[in-house]
Amino acid sequence: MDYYSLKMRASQQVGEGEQKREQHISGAERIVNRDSVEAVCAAMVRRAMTHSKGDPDFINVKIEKIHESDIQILKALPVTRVDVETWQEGLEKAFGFINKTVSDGLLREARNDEYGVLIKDFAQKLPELLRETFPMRGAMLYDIATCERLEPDHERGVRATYMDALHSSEVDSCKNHFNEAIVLATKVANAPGMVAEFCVSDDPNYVTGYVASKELGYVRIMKMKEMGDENGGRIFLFDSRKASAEECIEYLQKKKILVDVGA
Ligand code: PML
Repeated sequence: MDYYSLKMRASQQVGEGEQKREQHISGAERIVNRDSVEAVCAAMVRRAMTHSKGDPDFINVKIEKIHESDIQILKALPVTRVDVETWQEGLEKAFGFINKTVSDGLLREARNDEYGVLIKDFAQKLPELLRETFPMRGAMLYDIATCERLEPDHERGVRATYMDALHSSEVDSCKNHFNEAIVLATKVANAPGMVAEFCVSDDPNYVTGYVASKELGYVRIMKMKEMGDENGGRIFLFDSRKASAEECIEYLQKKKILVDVGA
């Protein structure tokens, strides 16, 4: 069977004269079978036209045929939920999960105690790395072995694309944060050299975030920021001793993935 990749991007022009720039309003992507292309496309346009951020000046819809043989099917990461009283507690818990995963990852490949200092430095640096992602459009790709950022363009970051849930014939014009995030996190966790992902939503009305990896699974942390705060971002934590950055980026941006999220 042939599939189609559908991608929608909507933006608005803001500012005057030389300050004029395009501001992102809404985006979505799906991989669906031939019969669903038209309906899903219409739903995407509806999503762009009814977004709370305002009326779009541009809507770009890209439709691309994909051969079934080019698609890899992955089982969704198992999900656990962490309830917290405050967003500060949630953020601390998330940092804790990530620090432990990064430290285990570094030590697993180490011959002696060469990574002890790096582990401590990383833990201190993590809140600042998160802040650096706030103005970025995509995710930060951070190498835990060299402490370097590996995105070819730091402002733009790296994006994971070409993914959807398996058998998702559903035509839904509303964003479902969790459904989209479990698909993305599963793809990211399976990328070559990937150690873990850290995500805080940039939607001011959505305070749930997650940390994820093949070992951790998908850990939903129910409060990770204050309601109304539009600062969010993603960090992909990568280990250059296991794969090259090019290989990892190629997988994130080009490999077609369907995620089996179960019934
Ligand atoms: C969830 O598990 O509810 C999703 C959390 C992160 C969502 C990221 C986003 O879509 O803004």
